[in-house]
Amino acid sequence: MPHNGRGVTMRGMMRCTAASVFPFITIRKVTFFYMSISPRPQKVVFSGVKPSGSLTIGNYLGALKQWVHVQSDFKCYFCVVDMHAITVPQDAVELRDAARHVAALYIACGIDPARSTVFVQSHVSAHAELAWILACFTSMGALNRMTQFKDKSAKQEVGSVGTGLFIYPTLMAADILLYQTDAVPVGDDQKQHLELTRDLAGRFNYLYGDTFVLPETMIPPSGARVMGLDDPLHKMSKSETSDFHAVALLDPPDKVKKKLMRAVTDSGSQISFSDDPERAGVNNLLEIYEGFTGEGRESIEGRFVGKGYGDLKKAVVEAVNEGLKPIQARYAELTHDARYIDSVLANGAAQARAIANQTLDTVKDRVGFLRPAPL
Ligand code: AQP
Repeated sequence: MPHNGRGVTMRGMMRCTAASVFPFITIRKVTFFYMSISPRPQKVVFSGVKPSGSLTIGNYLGALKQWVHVQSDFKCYFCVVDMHAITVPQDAVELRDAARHVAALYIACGIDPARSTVFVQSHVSAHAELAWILACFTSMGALNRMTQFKDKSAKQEVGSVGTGLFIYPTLMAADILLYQTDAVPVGDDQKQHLELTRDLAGRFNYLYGDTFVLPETMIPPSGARVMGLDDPLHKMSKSETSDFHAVALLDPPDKVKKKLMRAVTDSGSQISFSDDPERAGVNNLLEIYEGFTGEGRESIEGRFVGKGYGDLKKAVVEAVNEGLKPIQARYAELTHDARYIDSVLANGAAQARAIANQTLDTVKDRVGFLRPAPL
């Protein structure tokens, strides 16, 4: 079995010509350039998105854009995490459609099912089984500290919050640990869940011997936390219902324009990156521009010297529409053939099951579950 030491510390990764192709990626606060040819091609990446609404440019910049880059260097598992989606109420018909829609968007954004395993979480029952085992090793105190639980439960009536929302991080830990994952490319909001995953894996390894790889968090250098356009102090979320909160990946250009031109800014006039909450709106627009163009911060600031917020917004509209154009075109092609998406997901589930069940069997043995005797 793999052991803790196999975690992707990215030692040995170095500056190379791929710097122009691959972005800086921050792994546990250490920034590296990716190499175009990884010295360890079998390192594993796992990540997923909940089919709980229209995917936003936040999901894209925080997660999917990184996924596309890492697929040439890692064995990747990209999962549509529908079991996470039901931690808040969902309509059954919409949820089923959303699972296909999200898988199609993965591919439209550049995920290649011939290289990466694309599958739906509920198709691989090992996720639920390992989540239960891990839940038995997780304290309520640790789960109570999760800020996402606090935020999401605060939006529901007291007393009606589901247990699933509370133990969501143990399911997420199972998702990741089943594949002996080295690195998890996610937005900044998932850092705390990743820390818990590492703690759980470490505790299990300590108690039962090396069983899980300890995964590293892979946070992008820009777009790690895209903020709401209507409220730049809160993260952009796909399940927010306000019309001017988020740009969806499938929004047509005029809608993108309308939303971005109405983005909340401030009463000042300075166009520069800033941590000042008063200037969060302008900083958010600049980060979106940076995420879509890949241009350096100094150059971006230089570009807007002497210009106003209106000019900034127009430039962001152009950059976002330019970035979304190929994604939307590819998505339109894919939706002509639902059977293609279903076959990708069926193949993906078969590949995922084979790996996930190996880890699950080891875990079951180690905790002392009796193996069924052959008939
Ligand atoms: N605003 C964001 N900026 C950067 N990254 C983001 N992510 C989500 N929002 C932003 C990243 O997208 C991935 C998938 O997230 P998820 O759907 O599993 O859960 P989430 O983080 O709760 O995303 P949403 O959009 O806020 O969904 P809802 O509204 O349904 O809860 C993760 O890698 C996440 O970091």
